This record gives sequence, structure tokens and C-alpha cells, in this order.
Amino acid sequence: MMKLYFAPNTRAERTAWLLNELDLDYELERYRLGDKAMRSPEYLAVNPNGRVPVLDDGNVRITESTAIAQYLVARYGGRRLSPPVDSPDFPVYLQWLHYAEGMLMAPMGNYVVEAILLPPDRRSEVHAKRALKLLGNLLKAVDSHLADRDYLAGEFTAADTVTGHACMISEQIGSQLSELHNVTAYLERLKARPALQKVLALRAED
Ligand SMILES: N[C@@H](CCC(=O)N[C@@H](CS)C(=O)NCC(=O)O)C(=O)O
Repeated sequence: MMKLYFAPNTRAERTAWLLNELDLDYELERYRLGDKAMRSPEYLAVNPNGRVPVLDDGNVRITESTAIAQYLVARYGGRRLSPPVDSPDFPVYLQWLHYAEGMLMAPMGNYVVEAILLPPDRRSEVHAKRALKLLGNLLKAVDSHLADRDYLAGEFTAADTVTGHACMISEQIGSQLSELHNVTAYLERLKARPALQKVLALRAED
């Protein structure tokens, strides 16, 4: 059975969500963000960066949530959760699959560091505000893209489990989405999916 190294409220939720969408069996090895266990020699042997997600699938060990999504869809998707390579939706799918790690997560990470993680006397309001503004601008592109579609690339795809999840975390950390009506409606569609609801329920167990 596959094993997912997981912590709630992290990018590992993307992987659990996708595994659920694909109806794949997996076991969770649970951590919490900030756990010392993620800095233990045992865990650093699993992922030298001490981060989640990590997926073990037989002899395969893979990190990077977007790479894991591509792997799962290529290996187990069949025709599900990715447009066919010869479809005009395919490049659209790739672009939005990679948009979270390529664009959204850097300013989001900066904001979290500057506004939440650093001790109050080392935080910078200027940097925090700038990061949040940049994140807001990058989300506007998602909003425009969603003006005439329900999901990022035609039908619901793995891109939604990655970049959709990043939009959800943006909302959680306090990005003003009130003017981004398409993103807000999109998040409601995503949150109605049982495969995501199962993952969000894991937060309450912590
Ligand atoms: N680019 C990586 C980022 C992985 C990452 O930074 N994970 C965070 C949680 S969202 C983590 O494990 N942080 C723990 C830490 O830094 O101690 C991915 O997409 O999987």
C-alpha cells in the first residue's frame, strides 16, 4: 500500500485529496507542522528537507507535491484527472498545475514568515504587506482565468488539487478574496467535493 507522509494544513493535503479522488488506498504517517519529529535523523533520511508531502509507492519515493500529482495521474489516472496530451486543455492543465509552486507559494511563504512565524520583534509589516499584495495580484490571474470556466483546465483535474488548494490556503491566511468572485465561487465548488472534505476532516483530528 502507498504511504503518505502527511501533516494537516500543509501541501500534503493536496496529495491526500488527489489520492482520494483517484480512489487509491494509502496509509498516512501523520506529523504536525513544526514537529521536532520532522527534523529527526529518521525523517531526514526520508526527506533531507524535513518537509511533507513525501509519497512512498513500492520502490518509488517522491517529494514535491506537484511532481507527486503528475506521477499519480500518469501512473494511476487512466483517463481521469488530466486532459489527454493532444487536447487543447493539456497545456492549460500543465500551466495551472505548476502555477501554485511556481508563483503563489513564494509570496504566501514570505507572508507567513513575516506575519506569523517570526517572533514579533523580528517581523516586518512592510515585507508582510508587500507579500500579501503580490499574492493578491497573482490570484487575480486565477480569477480572470476562471471567468468562463468552472475548473482550471476543462473538467476537474489534478491541477485543481494543487493550485486550487493553494487558493484555499491563501483564503485561510487572510488574502482578501472578496473582489475575486470567480475564485470564491471556485473554492465553494472545490469544498463540496467529498474527496477534499475527507482531508479537511483530518484537521479536526489534530
Ligand atoms: N515544494 C515543496 C514544498 C514542501 C514544503 O515546504 N512543505 C512544508 C509544508 S506546506 C513543510 O513540510 N514544512 C515543514 C518545515 O519547513 O519544517 C512541495 O511542493 O512539496
